[in-house]
Amino acid sequence: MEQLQNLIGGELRGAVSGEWLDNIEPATGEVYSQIPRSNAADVNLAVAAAVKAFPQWSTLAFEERAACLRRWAAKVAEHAEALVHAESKDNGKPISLAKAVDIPRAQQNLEFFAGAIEHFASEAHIPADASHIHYTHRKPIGIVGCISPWNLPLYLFTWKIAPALAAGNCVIAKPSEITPFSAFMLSQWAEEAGIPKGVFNVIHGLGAEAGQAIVEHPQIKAISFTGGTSTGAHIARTTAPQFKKLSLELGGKNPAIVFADCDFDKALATTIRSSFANQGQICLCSSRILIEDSLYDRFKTALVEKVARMRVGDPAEQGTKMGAVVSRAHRDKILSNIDAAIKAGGEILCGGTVASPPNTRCNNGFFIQPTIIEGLGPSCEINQEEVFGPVITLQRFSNEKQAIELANDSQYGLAATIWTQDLSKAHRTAAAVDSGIAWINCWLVRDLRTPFGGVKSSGVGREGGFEALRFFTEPQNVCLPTQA
Ligand code: TXE
Repeated sequence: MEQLQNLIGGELRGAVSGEWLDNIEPATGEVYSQIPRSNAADVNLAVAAAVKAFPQWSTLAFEERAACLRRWAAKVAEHAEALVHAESKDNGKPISLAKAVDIPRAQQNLEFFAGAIEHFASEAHIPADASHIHYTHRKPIGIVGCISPWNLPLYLFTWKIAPALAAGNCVIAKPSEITPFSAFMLSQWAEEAGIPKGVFNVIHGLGAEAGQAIVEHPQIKAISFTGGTSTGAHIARTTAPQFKKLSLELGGKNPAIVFADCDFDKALATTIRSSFANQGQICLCSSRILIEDSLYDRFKTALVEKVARMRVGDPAEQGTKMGAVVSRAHRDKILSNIDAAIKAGGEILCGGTVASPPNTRCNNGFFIQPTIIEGLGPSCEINQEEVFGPVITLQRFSNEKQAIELANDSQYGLAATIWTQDLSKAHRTAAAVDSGIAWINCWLVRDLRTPFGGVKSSGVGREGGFEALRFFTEPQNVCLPTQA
């Protein structure tokens, strides 16, 4: 059985405890590898290595740090096929999705932040009488923690570590214990990419042990976290007394607002994708479909007809579009969300239970049919809590005002999707919706320069572009007179 390893001070090694945790393939339910069960002892070693490495890395020319990231990206490209299969096996996502989205985007993240640091210049301010110059010296923070989730493993892992490293920080990174494999592969190529020992460290293990030790460590000065809202709240509570810088990208309960004057075919096809891509396990997925009264029946009928025909399959097969959900516990949690919706009076229009792909290899895997529920009001649990699975609800609205009220009736505010051919209405609605991102007549179109993050319980701070480089640096105002 393969045993993955931590990367500490340039050395691949098991946990100090000598203990291991099982890593399960969601499509089969079988253990196929193990990860080190790390704790504070491993984090302490990683921090010591990072402290040693920081003076050299933080003062290295930005071109050289960028070159390391580009060489690393080239390694991702060289091993893309192996990474695609590893990501699919570890997470349960179809290989077609890992190939089209996850792995190319991981490569792009490394390349993008190599370029971004080359264009990230300091500001200067000169008063009208030119008596003084103020300039902003952006310094790397020091040692930072990057904690990432299981839904887009390498994609989100690199989204955090690339700007942190580009800005000159040393990193202690923790991938999700549920999907550790691709981060382990990446860690094996750090040295070949030219990243000095101790600059980039990976600690595998449980959130409550390894993650908690990172969050608590007094020498780790900033935490960039993506994951569940309750974990985010716990991290905020833990780090507040130490005044750590925090970037939290948390859950969503994203509305898709479908107005009667939308381009029907495009709205339908994209809503299916935005609802069920990655088995609904993307923080940006639509989960509340709000449909204008006059279009409701037609949209619902077409949606149910198409979704009922979607086939859940073995993620390892080329043609599969819907794979496994990430774990047994997560499958059971999604099923209990569906049960609660039924008990609350919801009607299941399709799906509603486990799925059995034809491949016998998948008999003990974690599969759920794509599910559509109607008949529940906005205050129902299923319309308030993040399910994070292939489950959506339908609600109707009679005018723009009501659509916006329904959309905003949520503790979350990550992404909204708006479908209308009336551009004035689209802009009005986008401005009125509480969300960090509003997509008009499209979904998941990303430009890595744009600010990424949510409002309300969806998080604090923004990732992406210069926002990320600002997060991973501390600005110092330096002022001097122009006359001696
Ligand atoms: O996430 P956790 P889970 C949502 C989704 C899902 C729920 C729970 O609704 O059902 O969160 O998922 C690490 N200190 N999202 O339990 O626990 C953990 O090891 C430090 C939304 O898997 O938040 C992992 O690396 N770290 C989402 C990471 O946090 C801790 C993506 C995320 O795990 C920790 C995933 C602690 N005390 C789930 N406890 C999104 N927004 O994209 C856990 N971790």
